[in-house]
Order: sequence, then structure tokens, then C-alpha cells
Amino acid sequence: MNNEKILIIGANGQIGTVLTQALRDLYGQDQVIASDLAAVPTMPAGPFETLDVLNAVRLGEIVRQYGIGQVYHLAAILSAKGEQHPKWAWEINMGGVFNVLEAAREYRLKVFFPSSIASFGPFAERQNTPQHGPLEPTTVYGISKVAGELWSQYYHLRYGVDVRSLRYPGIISYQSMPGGGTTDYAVDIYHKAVLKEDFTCFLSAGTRLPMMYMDDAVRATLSLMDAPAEKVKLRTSYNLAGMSFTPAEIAAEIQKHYPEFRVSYQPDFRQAIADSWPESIDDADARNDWGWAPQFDLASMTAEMLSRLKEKYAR
Ligand code: NAD
Ligand code: AKB
Repeated sequence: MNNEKILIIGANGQIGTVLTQALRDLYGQDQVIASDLAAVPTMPAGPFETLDVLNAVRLGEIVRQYGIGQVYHLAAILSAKGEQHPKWAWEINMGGVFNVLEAAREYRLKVFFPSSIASFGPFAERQNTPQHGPLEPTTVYGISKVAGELWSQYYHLRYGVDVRSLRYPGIISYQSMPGGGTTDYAVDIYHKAVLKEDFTCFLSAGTRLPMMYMDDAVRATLSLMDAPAEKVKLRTSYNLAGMSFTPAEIAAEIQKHYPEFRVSYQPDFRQAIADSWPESIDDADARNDWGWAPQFDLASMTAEMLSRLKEKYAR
């Protein structure tokens, strides 16, 4: 049980919206301080601070003001947006990591840093991509994630910072919309199905990618952060797997519920990003070190996504 105050940076995003609520449910509303560039109406109720993670002085002020002990640093520019604005993405992704790691060194904070399957590039094995092997990502997002992983390990080895990280697959949720990634199609497709609209996919029908339902992603995150330090043997970032599917397979699963649902394919620049990533991930280290096991597959996730979105749109 954790009684330290927690700061979430980038709390208004796809993962932050759900993780903030999950942490508040666990530890109490006032224990968890949400922060982002600006307040938005969709935020869960509770303390909120405006914070640009590039502003190290403001970050320090918030840490001191609340007596923060843990930081979940979620703010980043994702893969597709990053390719459109590479220098800006690098500045935010790397500047953010440095400010958080420096604050962690100064104030002895425990840190969660999310990495991604984007850390892998075209020379990695595409099936069951192992934990250790070639990375060599070709997107600015992936380069920033690998650099973030290595700097995290450096701060752990050099300064003893307790920083923990997961290489998330594409995350799928009904509560919040994704913010500029290559796996976003796998969220949009459910909305279109429930709204009874046709869907045009920006990846080709056979593009297989690793994905995960939000409930599993949140459970993995909380479980890693809660694990005894001696069980966290990797201080770069853990491979993490849920399921893998193609656009054609998710469409077929949705058609079991909505037989009239139609999908067409118009691959754009995001196809090259997807083609550089693994198709499936070997997460044996996460399973062995701290007991990770996913609960959702494509069928159970699809049933849950469709029923939750139906309820949401009915309201
Ligand atoms: P998102 O784009 O939905 O949210 C990011 C949030 O960060 C936004 O609310 C944005 O306003 C905020 N932000 C941007 N710049 C900021 C700044 N300078 N200072 C403070 N806040 C800033 O992203 P997400 O999907 O919630 O992802 C969260 C983290 O998880 C990211 O680091 C991302 O790389 C990682 N990740 C996400 C996925 C996924 O599928 N969602 C997969 C792998 C890794
Ligand atoms: C993206 O597509 O950029 C993210 C990710 C897999 O990191 N969803």
C-alpha cells in the first residue's frame, strides 16, 4: 500500500484519464495530483495543476507544494504526430524525460516512464520480439523512447533513482481517445461501428501489430509500480504483450456483433511506421520477474468495447 502523493504528468491523455481515476480509486482522490498543459472538462474530479513538463521550475514547485513521492510521466508526442513535427516531438519527449529524471534525483521520487513497441525498428525480430536484441527505431518517437529507456537506466545505476518502465503496445480504450499514434485506428474503428458508420482504415488489411486493452495496461502499470524493488530487474523497459491482430481481424470480430459494418483500406504515411514495428512481443521477463499476465483477448475486448461505447453514445 502506497501513501505517497502521486503526480501524473500528461493526465488528460488517453492513458492519463484512466490511470488517474484508477490511482484515485486505489489511494484516495487527494493523494493523486493530475497535471497537463491545461484543464479540460473530461478530467476526473480531484486536484489538478497546470504543468508544461518542459518547465522544470514549475515541476519542482508542484513536487514541493504537495510533497510528491511518485511521478507517472505520461506526457509525450506519439508516433504519427511526431513524424509530422520531428524536432518538436524530440524536444518535448526528451526535455520531459530529463526534467522528470532530474526532479527524481533531487527529490528522491519514484518514477513511471512509459516506453513503447516503437522502441523497435525494422532489424528487430518481428514475431515474438525478444526483450534484448536490436532496437534501431526509425521514427523520432521511437528514438526518443529508446533514449528515455537508456537515460532511465542511467539515473537508476548512477543516482539510485527508482524508475520503472513498460514498452506498451497500442492501447485500446472506450473512456478516452488516442492522441496521434499509429495504432489509433483500433480505437476509432469501434466508435464507427457503434455509430453505424463505415470505417476507412489508414493501415492495410493485413498489418499485424501488438495491442492491449486499457484495463490490462493499467493493471500492468500498477503491478510494476507496486512490485518489490528486487523483482524489478530491468531498468530500461519491460516488453509487455496483450494480443496481436490485423485491421481485417478486428473488423471481422466487430462484424460478429454488427454484421453490416463495412471497412475499406487507404494506407497513408502511418503504414511505413507500422511496417517498422514488431507484429508480436515476447514478454517473458515481465511474466517471470513480477508476475505479469494479460486478461483480455480480441474477442473479450471487442465485446466490452462495443457494449461500453453503446452505453456511452446512448447517454
Ligand atoms: P496522449 O497523446 O493521449 O496524451 C499525452 C498528454 O500529454 C496529453 O494530454 C497532452 O496534453 C500532454 N502533453 C503534451 N505535451 C505536454 C507538455 N509539454 N507538458 C505536459 N503535458 C503535455 O498520450 P497517451 O496515449 O495517453 O500516452 C501516454 C504515454 O504512454 C506516452 O508517453 C506514450 O508515448 C505512451 N504510450 C502510449 C501508447 C498508446 O497506445 N496510447 C502506447 C505506447 C506508449
Ligand atoms: C503510437 O501508435 O504511437 C502509440 C504507441 C504504440 O506507442 N500508440
